[in-house]
Amino acid sequence: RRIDILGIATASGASVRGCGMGPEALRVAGLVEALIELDHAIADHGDLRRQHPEMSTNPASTRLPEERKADVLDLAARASDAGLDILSEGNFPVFLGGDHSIAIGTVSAVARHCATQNTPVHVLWIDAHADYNTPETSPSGNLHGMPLALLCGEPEFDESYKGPWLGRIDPRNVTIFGARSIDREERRLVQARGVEVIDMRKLDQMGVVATMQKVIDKAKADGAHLHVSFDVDSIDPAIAPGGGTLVPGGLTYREAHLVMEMLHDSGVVGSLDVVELNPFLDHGGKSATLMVDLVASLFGRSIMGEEPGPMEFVTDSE
Ligand code: DIR
Ligand code: MN
Ligand code: MN
Ligand code: MN
Repeated sequence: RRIDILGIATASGASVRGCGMGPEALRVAGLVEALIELDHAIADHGDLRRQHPEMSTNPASTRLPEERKADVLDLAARASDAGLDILSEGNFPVFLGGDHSIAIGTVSAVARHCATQNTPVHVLWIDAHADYNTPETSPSGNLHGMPLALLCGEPEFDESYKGPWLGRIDPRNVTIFGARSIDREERRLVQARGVEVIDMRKLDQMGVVATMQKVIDKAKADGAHLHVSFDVDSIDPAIAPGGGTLVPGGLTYREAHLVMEMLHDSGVVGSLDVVELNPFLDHGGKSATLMVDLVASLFGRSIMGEEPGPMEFVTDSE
């Protein structure tokens, strides 16, 4: 299957500027080359960006919340249509953010496509945060902290949030993985809705293999399309400093790779977001390079698999 890359270059859902440059940083870090190296066919569709570029130069904090919201929903609508096109052609979309509000569009694309095939959608949300706030519960008002709640149809999103995303996902088919910063009301909501939360405490105790196997087995048993939404801040800030809302105590280098390797071997993943990479805060491409390597693991790079095979010993006996 061809891998189709689509950037959504925006920071309108966040309060820190810079992750709008994420798609380009991932390309500069060698994303396309890494996938070609693994023998995948690639198409790069370039980036969607907001209609009013002048807004990207204003500090987010001085932009009106209504402007930012309009921006987020406009991009979500366009990402949803573009993503649906990619999936309808039978290709594997890799969406590059952008802040995590882009998932409103990307996950709705997956849901719309899977609805035509009667395939359930499961979502694996790898993130330091739960991103399950509503306009009522959100302490920040930032839409990148709300996409899951919107996709799962929380009733506190009024008419003004309507679109092909509202209520498209069953919260019982969502797993949040790597969380360590969840707001009080947000925690109450995820518990009430039956979202599976594999937080860092659980990961410390049970490890990646047992917890991921559960996610994979559940998707397989359901014949589901698994969408992976991968927030750079899930990784420990010591090795991934390029994010606007860092939280200590994240995934280690090997934990993150093992997640991706297991996902590759499972064969259940059908689409991917790579979000919240902020090149302005990154240290010389450190986080961008790590994200590219993790995506490569998801698409089949493995330690032994890279070996050229048994060596031929040529003797010089003539
Ligand atoms: C916080 C932070 N829970 C909020 N969320 C972030 O603003 O809703 N998500 N940073 O990625
Ligand atoms: Mn932009
Ligand atoms: Mn997030
Ligand atoms: Mn996050």
